Amino acid sequence: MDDQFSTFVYTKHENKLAVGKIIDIGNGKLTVEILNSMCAVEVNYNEVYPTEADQEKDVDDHCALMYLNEATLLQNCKRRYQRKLIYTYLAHILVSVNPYEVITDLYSLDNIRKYKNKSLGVLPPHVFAIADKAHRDMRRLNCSQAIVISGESGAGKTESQKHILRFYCENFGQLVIIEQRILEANPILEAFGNAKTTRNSNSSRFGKFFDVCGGFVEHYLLEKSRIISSNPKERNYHIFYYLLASQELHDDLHIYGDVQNFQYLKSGDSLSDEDIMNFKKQLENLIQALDRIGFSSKQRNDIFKVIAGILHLGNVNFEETKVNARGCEISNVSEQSLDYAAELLGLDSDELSINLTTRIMTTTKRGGGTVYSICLKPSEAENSKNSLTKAIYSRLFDEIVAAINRSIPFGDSVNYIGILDIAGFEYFEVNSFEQFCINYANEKMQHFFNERILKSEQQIYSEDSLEVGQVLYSDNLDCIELFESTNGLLNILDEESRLPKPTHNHFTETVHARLKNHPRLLIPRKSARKENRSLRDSDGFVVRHYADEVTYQSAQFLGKNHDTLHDSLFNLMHHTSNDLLKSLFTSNENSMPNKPSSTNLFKSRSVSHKFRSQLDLLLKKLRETQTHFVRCFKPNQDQVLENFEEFFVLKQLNAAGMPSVLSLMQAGYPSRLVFNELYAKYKPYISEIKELQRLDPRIFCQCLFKSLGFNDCDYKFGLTKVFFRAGKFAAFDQLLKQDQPSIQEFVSKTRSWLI
Ligand code: AOV
Ligand code: MG
Repeated sequence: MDDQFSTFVYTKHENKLAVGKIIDIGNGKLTVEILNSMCAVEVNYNEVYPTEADQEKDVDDHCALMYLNEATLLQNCKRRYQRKLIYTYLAHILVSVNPYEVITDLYSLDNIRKYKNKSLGVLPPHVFAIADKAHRDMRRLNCSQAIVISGESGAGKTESQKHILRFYCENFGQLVIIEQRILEANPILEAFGNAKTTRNSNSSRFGKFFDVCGGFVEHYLLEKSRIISSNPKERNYHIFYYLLASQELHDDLHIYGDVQNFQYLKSGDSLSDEDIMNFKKQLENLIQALDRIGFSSKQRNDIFKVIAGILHLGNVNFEETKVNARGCEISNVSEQSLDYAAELLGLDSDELSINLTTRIMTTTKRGGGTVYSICLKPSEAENSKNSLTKAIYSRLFDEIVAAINRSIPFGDSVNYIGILDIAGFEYFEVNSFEQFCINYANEKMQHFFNERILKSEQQIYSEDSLEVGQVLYSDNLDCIELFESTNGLLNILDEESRLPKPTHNHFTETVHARLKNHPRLLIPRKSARKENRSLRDSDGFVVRHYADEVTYQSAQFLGKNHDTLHDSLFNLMHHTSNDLLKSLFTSNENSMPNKPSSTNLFKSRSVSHKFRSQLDLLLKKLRETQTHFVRCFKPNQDQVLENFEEFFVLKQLNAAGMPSVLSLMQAGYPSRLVFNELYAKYKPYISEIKELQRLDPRIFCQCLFKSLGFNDCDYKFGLTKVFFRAGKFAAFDQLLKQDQPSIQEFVSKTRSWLI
């Protein structure tokens, strides 16, 4: 029967995935007759995906289908999504499709209670079921757990994280204070770390790892470039607009008018009346949350002053000075902004002005160098001003996260449940340092994902003494090596920064020269250059990631990788009367004061270096846990409901590394059933039948399978479980769900077979 079905395939036809039947196998090409269309198409072998004939079926666990591949997964999710079933399992992995609407009762308190203490699969697929499994496994196995949520921007990672947190707080929050504070952390983190982007109006611009039991949040790589400008239709961090929307704070913070009055905001999207109303409401929520987390009103005001100070500092402009040919001065029109910035940041405005327009340097000489001041050109002053605002904001963000951590009493549990919400693989028309770091992180996460899924599958087989041959999957270790080896991208980047005169051209040329033979690296193709005339070889390089090829433009790599503040401005921050601001600069992460800048760069760790260490620690932590995966997908690019764009989702399935997992499952035995449970179901009906009574559960189940006419190669018996090939469990499951008479019928069949 299989042969007959296996001729059905999905293939691309008129921009959709259509079902067809293979009617001819040619040299390198297949001819597929598209069902219900009377037309046949010629396609490559790798452009078809086998499927079953039944095109209406959707299943809770994708492994119940006969053919596991991207196309069948896509269609299964699509059918479910159309029925407002946004969750689907792929064995133990949860696939989630963003509905872009509130689905009634999906996250109700009733549902939260219902999913407590239920095995996976008992109730329909749900993020609560994964949360509950993690909690049960922590108890049962006495081992820490991690829930890794991934997906592209706007796919629903942060919402999932919030649902999981609520599930834990409602079901297991023993201490009301911890529970409340963990939930309170979200509006605070979102105010300072989220922003409107074209892909998500509440996009998290940092990664986070939430330790539920310990009450601890760790954060990764806040996007700093957004502080000084945003693309049209995007915005700066929410907090700036909260302050702009609130009239009560205007006089104290000297914030008036709209986004057009502020250089750091005006390149972005403007505010509608509705936005202003929303931001006012969110500011109230933020103030309450800060209050509950334990910020005093003085600390809160200090935070607001710093934020407003950043806005005013952004308005400070520089022009060439008439006195000194090289130097610059604050332009007349921005003197007011300078005064406001100085006042809010607790600085003397003359001192601020001097330190923005000049820079202290020290010559290196044994026994002490000479200190001298150099005047900055307007563009240099603009750059150091922007470095200052970025440093203040990112340090403030660090401090807010630290304060949240201090406020949540440390849990005393030995084990923990960590929830990771980190941006997925991404690429745009122009990809810079941020994408480079995120995609590097995703290579590492992808490797971990494969390793875990493969390992856990094999572990399940070996625990049950099941012999399953080695399953091959696509490995991406060579891509990680491209980034991390001694001669890899990360080291080349840091090396370049240590040169006396680093340039992005030289950096790119070194990458090309050293890595041109690496299978994962390409020099931008001529065709790409033709499409984008401004792109030359020396502008970038292409990495062949596991998900897709990405061209990186290296122009801003050096600056973004070494976002350090020059010493004069760093030292100035110690003179502030704003206690909060002062505390941000007391731990010296910047550089060694009174050393020339090139030495400082050498000493201070680069952004990519810090990120790499953070990632290593994260992965070390994850490797000590049992991990659960939630893969989030976006149905369309317009953030609208009821529109499932197949090829857009297919691209994400690839980016999430699903093909290798699917082929792994296809080659193995992805559905399993503990046969004691199966036996228990039959027990009431066999008490009268002697021949069956004497059989132990394992043998009984084996007999049952034979009597049902199951094919030997569709299942395997382990020590405690029976393992099914993909698609083979469904028929059996159906049987189990049937009523009493049919069970009796099978019992008597089994009996007659035994006799
Ligand atoms: P992200 O975290 O994955 O993106 P979010 O979790 O912020 O994405 O989700 C984006 C938006 O999608 C939310 O603001 C909701 O409007 C909607 N949404 C997501 N999940 C659900 C759901 N389960 N039910 C209803 N609506 C939902 V980013 O942080 O940008 O990578 O950086
Ligand atoms: Mg998010």
